[in-house]
Amino acid sequence: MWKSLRKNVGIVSFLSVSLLMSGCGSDSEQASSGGETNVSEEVEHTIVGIEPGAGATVATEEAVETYDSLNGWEHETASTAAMLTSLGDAIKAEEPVVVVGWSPHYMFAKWDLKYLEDPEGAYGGSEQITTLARTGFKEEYPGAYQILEKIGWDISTLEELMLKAQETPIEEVAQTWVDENQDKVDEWIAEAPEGEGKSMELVMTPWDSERLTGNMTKRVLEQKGYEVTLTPVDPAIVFEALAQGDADATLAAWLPKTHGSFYEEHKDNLVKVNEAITGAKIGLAVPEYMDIESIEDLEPAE
Ligand code: PBE
Repeated sequence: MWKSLRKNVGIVSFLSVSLLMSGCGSDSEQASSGGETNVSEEVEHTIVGIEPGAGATVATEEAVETYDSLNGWEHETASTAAMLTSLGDAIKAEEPVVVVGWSPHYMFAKWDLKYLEDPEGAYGGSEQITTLARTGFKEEYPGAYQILEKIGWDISTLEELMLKAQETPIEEVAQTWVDENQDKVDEWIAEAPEGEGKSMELVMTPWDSERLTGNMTKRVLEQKGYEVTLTPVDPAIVFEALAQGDADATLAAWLPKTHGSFYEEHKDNLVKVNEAITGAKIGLAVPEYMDIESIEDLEPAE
């Protein structure tokens, strides 16, 4: 069961980029010219989304249902890589584009973007990236549990590291951060009991923010004598694996909104350990040069 679930994520993550690319490169007009232009028509009433299994994908479907301004809009899903390609291409051409965005992510460091206001709260508000463990983990792994209670980062540190990970493998970025922040790591691990070679499994989702925190956490726990396996799976599987006791802990749960439905489903078999990152966010994002501020400024398809 656990093995077959792991395989599925590969299929989802590596969905063809061509799905999205076929919708691009159309002869849309310059967004900045005139002021009479209807950006909703220019983007062909299309939101460029990400992986079908993402929490932000479900929230976007809800947004399309909720807002009259998104009536008749299409929400294209494929992959984060394809979304970033569409976003980058649009910005190069100064064309309008509406994407599913989130923080922390390097997109906000690389480009001038803004979130569209979301008066209906379809995307929630501020999110905490929460560390969860399976029930029983605390008793069996007291040292690792104590360390996980302390581990956390601020958004700006993560965004900087994610930008770095554009050029350097994420494992290397994680190792360098641990090497350069040994004081902090010592604070986290000092009082915890030793792991004495005990194995444990961390599950994470396949996005950069979680690959980064997962890899840093693995290295921190290993300093205390734990053997840590790190497994990337879809959000739904993160929650299922923990609830069934197939995995021990995760630093990848975005709450209360993004993964809220998964959490509600499994919360009786999960333990909230810590809010490792506060002030995360998901929403619809557009380039700064676009002359709209709110999801309600978009216009329904005829
Ligand atoms: N994300 C990044 C994920 C979680 C991390 C916001 C794209 C999601 O499930 O939507």
